[in-house]
Amino acid sequence: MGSSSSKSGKLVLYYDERSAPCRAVLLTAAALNIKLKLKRLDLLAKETLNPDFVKINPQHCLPTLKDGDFVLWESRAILQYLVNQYGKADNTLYPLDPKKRALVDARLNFDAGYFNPRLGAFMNKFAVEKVSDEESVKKLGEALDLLNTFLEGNEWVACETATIADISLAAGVSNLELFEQCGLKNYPNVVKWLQNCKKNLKGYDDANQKGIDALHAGIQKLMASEN
Ligand SMILES: N[C@@H](CCC(=O)N[C@@H](CS)C(=O)NCC(=O)O)C(=O)O
Repeated sequence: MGSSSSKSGKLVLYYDERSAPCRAVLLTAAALNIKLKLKRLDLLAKETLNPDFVKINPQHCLPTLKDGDFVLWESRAILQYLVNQYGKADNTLYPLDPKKRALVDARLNFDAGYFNPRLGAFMNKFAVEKVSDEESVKKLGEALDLLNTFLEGNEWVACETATIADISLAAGVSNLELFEQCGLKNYPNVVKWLQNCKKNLKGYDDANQKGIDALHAGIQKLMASEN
């Protein structure tokens, strides 16, 4: 496991700050004191389809990390790699203890396989298609309810301290502060945890809130548009 952030000078992140998985990488880099060379691709302008980027990542998704010749996409894999490669051996963001790490992995998989698809479907209905859709609210509510249950009596989603599972989930859940329809306030443990994330995740304002604000501006513009 790497120990120094000086080795990270060659790290390039292709990102758009409006994307939650990109913000999860920015938050993790902030937590680890890693400097990233940022290359912004505008998702709305479909810049991920630029042939130069498709050569780097044929799946053309953000975030994409380049560490020298090594290229990696899938945000949660990037978070794991950053901690493994650049975190201190005794880091708590992605603990080495097999049981603790398994719980972090379980929550990351919950995020990728359960929460995020529902978040995506919900946001698509309200922000992109501009329709009110009970089904996507219900499905998202089921995911928030589970997260609320995981947080019952717990400050963080997997361990006693914040981990990359909190970072990954917080980046997505914080999108929901923009949508009253999702009823985030009905999940008190989630609300409290998100406030904790805001207070305790290093660089939250810069790494996450700025992107949320940009997303908000984009959604408002979309809402105001004709079609
Ligand atoms: N599971 C992936 C999702 C990546 C993803 O869907 N990224 C979107 C932005 S949030 C994207 O790049 N879309 C543009 C494209 O696929 O060309 C992750 O967590 O990194």
